[in-house]
Amino acid sequence: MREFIFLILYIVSLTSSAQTKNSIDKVIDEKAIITAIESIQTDYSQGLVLWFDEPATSVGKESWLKETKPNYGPHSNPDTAWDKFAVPIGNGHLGGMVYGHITEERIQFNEKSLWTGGPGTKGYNNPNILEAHKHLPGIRNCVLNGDVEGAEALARKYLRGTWEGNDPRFGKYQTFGEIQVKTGISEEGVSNYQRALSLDSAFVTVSFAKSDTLYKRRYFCSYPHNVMVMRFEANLPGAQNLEFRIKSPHKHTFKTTDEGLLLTGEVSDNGLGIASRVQVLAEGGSLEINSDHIKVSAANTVTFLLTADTEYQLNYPAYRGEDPIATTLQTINRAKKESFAELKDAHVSDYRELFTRVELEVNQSSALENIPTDKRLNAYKGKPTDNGLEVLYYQYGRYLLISTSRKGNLPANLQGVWNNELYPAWLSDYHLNINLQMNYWGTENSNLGECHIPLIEYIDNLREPGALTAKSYHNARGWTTNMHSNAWGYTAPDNYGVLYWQYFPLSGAWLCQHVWEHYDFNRDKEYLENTAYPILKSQAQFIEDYLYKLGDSVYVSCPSWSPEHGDVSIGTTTDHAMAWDLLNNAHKAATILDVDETERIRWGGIKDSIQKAQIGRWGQLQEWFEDVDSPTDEHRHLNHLYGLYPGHQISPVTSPNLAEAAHKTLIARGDGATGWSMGWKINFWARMHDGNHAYLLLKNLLKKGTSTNLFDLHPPFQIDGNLGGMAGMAEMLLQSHAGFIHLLPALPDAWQNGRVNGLVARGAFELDMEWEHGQLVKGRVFSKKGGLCQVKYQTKFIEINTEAGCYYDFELKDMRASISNDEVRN
Ligand code: FUC
Repeated sequence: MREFIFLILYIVSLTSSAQTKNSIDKVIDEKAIITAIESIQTDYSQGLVLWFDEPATSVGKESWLKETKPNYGPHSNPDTAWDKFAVPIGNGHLGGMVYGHITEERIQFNEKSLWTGGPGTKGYNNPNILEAHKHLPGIRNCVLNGDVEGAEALARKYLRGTWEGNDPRFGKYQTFGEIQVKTGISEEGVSNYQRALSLDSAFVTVSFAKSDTLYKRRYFCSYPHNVMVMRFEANLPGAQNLEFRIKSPHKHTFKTTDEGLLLTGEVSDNGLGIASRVQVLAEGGSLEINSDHIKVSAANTVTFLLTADTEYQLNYPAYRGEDPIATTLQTINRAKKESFAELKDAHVSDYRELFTRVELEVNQSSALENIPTDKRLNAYKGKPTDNGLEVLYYQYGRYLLISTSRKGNLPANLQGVWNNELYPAWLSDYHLNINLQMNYWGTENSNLGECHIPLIEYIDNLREPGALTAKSYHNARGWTTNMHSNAWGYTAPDNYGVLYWQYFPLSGAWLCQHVWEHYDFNRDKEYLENTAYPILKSQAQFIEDYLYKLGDSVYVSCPSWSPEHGDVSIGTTTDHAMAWDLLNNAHKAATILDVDETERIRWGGIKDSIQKAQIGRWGQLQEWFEDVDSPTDEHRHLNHLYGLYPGHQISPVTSPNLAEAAHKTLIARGDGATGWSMGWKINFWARMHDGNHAYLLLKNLLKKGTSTNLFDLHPPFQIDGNLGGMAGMAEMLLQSHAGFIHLLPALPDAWQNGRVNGLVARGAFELDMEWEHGQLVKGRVFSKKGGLCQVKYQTKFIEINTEAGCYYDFELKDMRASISNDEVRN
């Protein structure tokens, strides 16, 4: 546990009303210290804290106001402090990045549905080429005859969307603006500065001393009340002299309200209405609500509540819903009735209900918690032995997911909910060839199934526009998506550069894996029947019509391109693996629901006839139908290993030959690459049951792909690496994809001793485990839905008939000796 003397002194000073200005050291009595420690522990238990001993500097301040082009590459954010030192808070709707400045506090903020483009944008029309499918046979002929150039030329003409790359109609995710609070406190003479993000309670504390005044601020984003709460306190009365402003690059005006301000405006290109309200609650002193700012003088404590909304609603084709002036009024009226303590308690209990489900300890390492996170990460780069930082990284991933993906708004985009730019890298959109899916890989195994809902609702919404795309390009039933999507249901191929950057019709099948897995982990039959199955069935219909029969017996995906890599192919391994996966899941769903027997039989037949993954000339798992992989290629995309992860077809236990080929491929591709690619490789190596290699990738991700605020760096910031890394760490400890639950399948030597509680396995089982000297000591299963639970550890095995709601403890000695692999597969 870190040194909290300063905070203890601060709280002690608050609890003693009779003290004089210079008497802080005299008021420390035992009771006060206990109160102080308890209070601090509420904020900071388990050492799960990111903290800094200086404010985030303001280099490049407000540069987002002038931005006209995207920024890529290292340190490319126009505000270099933003993705290095500012710390994130969020509730799925709102996001804030807290800088913690002393003189002029800055909190850049977002509302997740604030997008340019879409309906209302000039020239907005259907981006699909309606008759494109008529050209498919011609393109196919070229591919089958080996005429790559001919196929590419035709495809560039027809298998694309009608809008140019980065077309304004596609839109970009936007910053809402920035909150600025002038405090009148100069930095001179400030001591004991701390800015800390507690993962345990999801709030940020900024505290510092200046002469005899101790200042403390607290920030959090509450999901139950949908407000960002910013509280300014001090140990002395009358110390708060604040000027609060909202700045926004979007067209807006202010109105004063009862103890607050209302900002209303619209997005310039699509007319999307936006609104934000701030409400101030000040104790003592005086308050002025001016036309564009709020002034508080000589107050004791000040709480600002901020909410924001847009007119957006996830409903094709209009994507418009309620007036944000009305919704924000409702929100703020509800929140302002509550005291700070009530808001905080509601927030903390809502957040903790999710967050505390998983506890992880590795080697009980807490030695470096006393070091600010930026310096701690630097130390790790020199000598990666700080297992506590690795645990912090895992739990930070869970924190980010909870803060960015809650029911009621869009799923996490490339940057989750946080973006300080008008023209963010890759538009901060939804990339469907890895990035959106990766954001959600750890959702179920890390016990945050509820956070999957925004993604599933988003996928459901893509069905309608996706049906037009399926018809246009494939004359197919069902629905499809391609490489990119946005807030507006974009499903056409893009029109940008070569085909592998735009055409990816199996991405919808990949998305559907999430729809199925949410069922498989939670076993909620009502969800399967009413939500999941209709989505899976319509995707299966697409796959049926999409696949091409090569000769008499094999289905391929022709023409196809591997994501961002290589020439046109008769069929890419990734497409085949995704199509197989989809039909397999649709088949299982129909069987459980006992519906659509005819379809089920047909899907089963097609699935078995899809081109199998092939082993190539240097023993590699082929990326394409043609054996053309280069052994020296280190491309960051490894979609051809989909069957290994996130798919289930390749496993060292059930398909050792394919696993060996995947191993060759992984070795050839190397241990580096962009942030998200390293996150993916952790998962691959975990599925290969090579804990030490997975751990090497985790170290590389932390050393080479992580910013000082622990944001993943592609670079620039992309949240997929954080969330993919988190998923991979869980996958190292527990797997359940191969028909049984596998304990500690990829435990690295470096994690000799540890404990994990609350990881989730398919079948709706929660698992706790303890290990010592690299060996499992005991485990516990909690069965949520009952049923047979088959558990494997190394060569041992245990089978438990469970009842819903019951716990089952077992020790290594209870597990019987190995059986054949077949016996543990159901
Ligand atoms: C894909 C990746 C890039 C980047 C972008 C958002 O194009 O290949 O590396 O992550 O998505």
